Amino acid sequence: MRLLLLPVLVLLALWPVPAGAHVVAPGADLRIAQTIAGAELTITVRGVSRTPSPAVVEIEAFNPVPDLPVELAMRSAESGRVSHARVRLAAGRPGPYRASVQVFQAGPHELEVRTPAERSVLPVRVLVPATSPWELLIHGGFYVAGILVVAGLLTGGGSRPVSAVAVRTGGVVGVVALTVAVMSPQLPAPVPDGSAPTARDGAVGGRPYVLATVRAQPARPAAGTEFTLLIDLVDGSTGRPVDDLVLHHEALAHLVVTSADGGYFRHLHPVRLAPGRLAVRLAADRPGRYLASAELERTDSGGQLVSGTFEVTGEPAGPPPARPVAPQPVTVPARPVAGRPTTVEIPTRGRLRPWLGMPGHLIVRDRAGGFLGHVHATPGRASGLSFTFSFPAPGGYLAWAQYAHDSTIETVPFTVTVGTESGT
Ligand SMILES: [Cu+2]
Repeated sequence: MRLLLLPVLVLLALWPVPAGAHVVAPGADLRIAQTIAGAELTITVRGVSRTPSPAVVEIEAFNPVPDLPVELAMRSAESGRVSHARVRLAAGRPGPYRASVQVFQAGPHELEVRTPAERSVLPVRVLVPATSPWELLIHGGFYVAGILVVAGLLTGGGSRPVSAVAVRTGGVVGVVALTVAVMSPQLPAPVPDGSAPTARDGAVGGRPYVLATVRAQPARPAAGTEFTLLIDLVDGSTGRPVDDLVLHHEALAHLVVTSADGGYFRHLHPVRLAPGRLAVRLAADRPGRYLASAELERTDSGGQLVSGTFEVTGEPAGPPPARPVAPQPVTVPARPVAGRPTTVEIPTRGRLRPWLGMPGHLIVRDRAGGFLGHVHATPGRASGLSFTFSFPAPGGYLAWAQYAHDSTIETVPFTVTVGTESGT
């Protein structure tokens, strides 16, 4: 009996520990937000249960939708095999648009998203459910037990010593298989095929911070003209390009660009041009100083915020932007206090739907631009959105609540003046 339990114990001891956060379950969908060619897209790669197999790629385009051909190429990083697909976004017709690519094997892939003017190369890992060794042990155990017991009984049951041993051994094997079957829900799940090597060498402690350079190209764009905002990410320790960003709230990076006065606000999802290089196309109507902050996260490390500024030159192109009007006023407590949770109620319109994995997002900036905060809506409300935010210090804040309804991303700007406990 002890001899039979040995393989079970050995398997338990040797079984690799699955990596912690951000492990995408095998067969699960992968969702990546991208701002490309002026369109805000959510690209979903549907999970596959085996390879080779076709995988559905769904492109959800939010309003306003341009007329845009999109070429997709799914390339295995290991074998280089590639499969192409194509969709054409129709102006004014929000998604979803569907295409199908062939996935030849599990493991790391690159999904190239190409439009006539821009291109993004997204790292995608294809995970396929693996058969658990427990399952093999249970099925094999019952099979062997059955054969031994039946053979023992047919050859004379308890009357011949050999047959008796066969019946008894069959019984023990059956009990072991049954024990494993009963225990199996508590046993570690198998590591899916295609998984990244698990970090067992202490890398979980975190990787160095990213050093980011944010710059406009051209360096001083003119108001009203399109330019590229480049974000270069290097490892703070090695100085090498950072290419281990994990999807964090369904994007490689969440970029917030605001003008100094807060009249201009964009929440964008830069394309990945190359390892450590993200980019997004922008235009700003007013000259002045702009702030750009990106939220991102490295593998096995926490999230971080990187920032930079750039200058838009020239004369204002057109009248000042009209501030979007909320359907009803935003409800903010009369006297928010610094360091204390403040609850803000946002009335919403249309049929609410999750965007970036959440019902709603609240982005808060102080007037000077030195502070940027981001919280999510409290889930479970029937109508409207509720956010709880603790303003760090007294003063004036600019805030933008964002949510998606139908095929539109709504941005609700408002301001908050925060005081202290004593009322100053
Ligand atoms: Cu975002």
